[in-house]
Amino acid sequence: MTTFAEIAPQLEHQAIEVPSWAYGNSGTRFKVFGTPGTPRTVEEKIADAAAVHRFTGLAPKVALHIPWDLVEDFAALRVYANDLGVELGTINSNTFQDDDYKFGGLTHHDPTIRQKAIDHHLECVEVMGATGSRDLKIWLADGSNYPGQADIRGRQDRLADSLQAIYAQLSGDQRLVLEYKFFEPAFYHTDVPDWGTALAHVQALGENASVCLDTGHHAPGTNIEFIVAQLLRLGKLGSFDFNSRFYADDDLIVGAADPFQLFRILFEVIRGGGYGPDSEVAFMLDQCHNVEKKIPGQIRSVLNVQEMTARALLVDRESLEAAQQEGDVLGAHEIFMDAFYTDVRADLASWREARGLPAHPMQAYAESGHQETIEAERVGGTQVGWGA
Ligand code: PSV
Ligand code: MN
Ligand code: MN
Repeated sequence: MTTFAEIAPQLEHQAIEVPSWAYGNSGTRFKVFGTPGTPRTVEEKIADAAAVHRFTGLAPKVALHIPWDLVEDFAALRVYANDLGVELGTINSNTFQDDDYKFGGLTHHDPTIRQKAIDHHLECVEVMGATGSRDLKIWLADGSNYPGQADIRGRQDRLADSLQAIYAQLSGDQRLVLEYKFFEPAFYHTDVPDWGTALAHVQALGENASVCLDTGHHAPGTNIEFIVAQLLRLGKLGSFDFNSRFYADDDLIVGAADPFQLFRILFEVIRGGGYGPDSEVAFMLDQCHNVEKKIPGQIRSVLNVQEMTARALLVDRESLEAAQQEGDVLGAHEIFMDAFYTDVRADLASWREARGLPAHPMQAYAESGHQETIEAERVGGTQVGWGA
């Protein structure tokens, strides 16, 4: 049996990148509810991300979405973030909210629109230079709604060509991560629907291109941990967008819907060498907080990832392997489940306290008065929302 004391040093490596858009108002097509204290500016979003890091020690980076987080001076924004104790992380492109992209961006049949989409990505690469970001994350809304509407094969060829043009502009250790999603907003076909398609494209690009796995972007019942194992095996798992889903791309708090799935995913991450100081995998959240307060929503999220990481680290891998070798089906299963059922909350609280962090970050945030302060201060102006 592995003990918490044995795995504790490995918890030091944990860093979870939070998305700037988690702090803005969001909702469904039915209603977006405003929340008191919601940021009005990019700077206020970063300040909220910094608060999550202060209370947890787990979230040293904040991902930006362009143009939602477009500012005049990204170098100054970087200094602002650093002064608050966080760094600017992944740059997310956006070719899904401009009328020109109604029939696609990087896959578009019209060369002018396709070039506009490529140019947007080149602008993102420039931003990365100023922010010091390593990763450009590309998620495409491209696809079609009706059989016959679009030339599926032609779109793949154009996508490969567009990605090549973007990839060619990366420098140093910059990376391109390609995210897949099986449906939505297109309902018949999506141009990067699955990990196989994403892998085919990033493999054609080269070493600095890899796949982003968003946990909400799979059909119900998909064995996501298998995909994790395979991509790590091939050296092509670039990043995670963590969130929870009950039905489709719900973007709920990671680990809320199915903590066991999160545990299984993190076990494969650890097993495959994707966790630790030498790992290149970026652990991001891609979530929205529609009805709950946003900063505590993010604190809860990073704590859930930490808790399931600790439990996954507790799996006695030696005994597990021995049981597997012996064909001891139920013995192996029990070793796996023993770790999952281990309550690590008290151990994690002491671990945090020993590092000068609040033992119970949710409670500490609630008692800190921070929420009341931002609610009182942030009056007037326009609250930012998902997509703005
Ligand atoms: C698309 O559903 C997605 O998951 C992509 O990661 C986007 O960047 C993110 O949502 C925010 O729009
Ligand atoms: Mn995502
Ligand atoms: Mn999504």
